[in-house]
Amino acid sequence: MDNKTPENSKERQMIENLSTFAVLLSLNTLTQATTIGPLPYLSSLDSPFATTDFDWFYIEDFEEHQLVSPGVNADHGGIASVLFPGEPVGYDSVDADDGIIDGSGAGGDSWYSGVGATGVTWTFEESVLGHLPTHAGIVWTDGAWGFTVHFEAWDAGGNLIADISGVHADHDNLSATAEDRFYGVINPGGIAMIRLSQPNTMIEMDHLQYGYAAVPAAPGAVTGMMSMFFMSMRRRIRTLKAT
Ligand SMILES: [Ca+2]
Ligand SMILES: [Ca+2]
Ligand SMILES: [Ca+2]
Repeated sequence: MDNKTPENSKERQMIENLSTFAVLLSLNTLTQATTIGPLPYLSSLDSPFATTDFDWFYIEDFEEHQLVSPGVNADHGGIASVLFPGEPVGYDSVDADDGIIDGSGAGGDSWYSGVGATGVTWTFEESVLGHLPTHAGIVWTDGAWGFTVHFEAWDAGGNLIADISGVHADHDNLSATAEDRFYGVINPGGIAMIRLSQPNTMIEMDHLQYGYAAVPAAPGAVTGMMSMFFMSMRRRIRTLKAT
């Protein structure tokens, strides 16, 4: 008597359907980090974030000779022009920051650290920004030839969410820009820290950039799943009525 225990069967089926819906909804909101780079970068137009619709977004180019972008701090290094005043031939800025894309960033400014192996860790302050950034990146602009550049990122739980590398340094430290590369990460759950490092050398970087783009569950996906769920429920009810 299959239809002799309809209530139990119906309740069980409804619970199973609800569980399925909850799993589908969970999968829809589950997100993973995406790493980007290394990518050639001569100006902010080369940023892979340039077309993203952000709630807020900052690019720190160090051209005010201080760190002015809010809610971020570095554990090592400093502004190149402050550490080495009067030596612009050595500054490795992003190319366009000196007003012209000409293969040199010498007229711009950058962030320098003498210990590339330790690198520079940039920590984002949620209390200042309101949210941790969902997008973050930085442009490596100088270091020794032949040594691998590393980019890492962590979420608020301390989980490593990005670990990428590249070998692209040229043979000198004279502000050339063909070697410059962007490294970044997108993590809808938030990015707490990024680090750029390179062993056996100094390291220089520019165009620290970070932004927040709210990532609600895709309306089409949710609507589709809800429709599937309710269609399934309607079929189940019709089946029960027919039995
Ligand atoms: Ca610069
Ligand atoms: Ca230039
Ligand atoms: Ca360079």
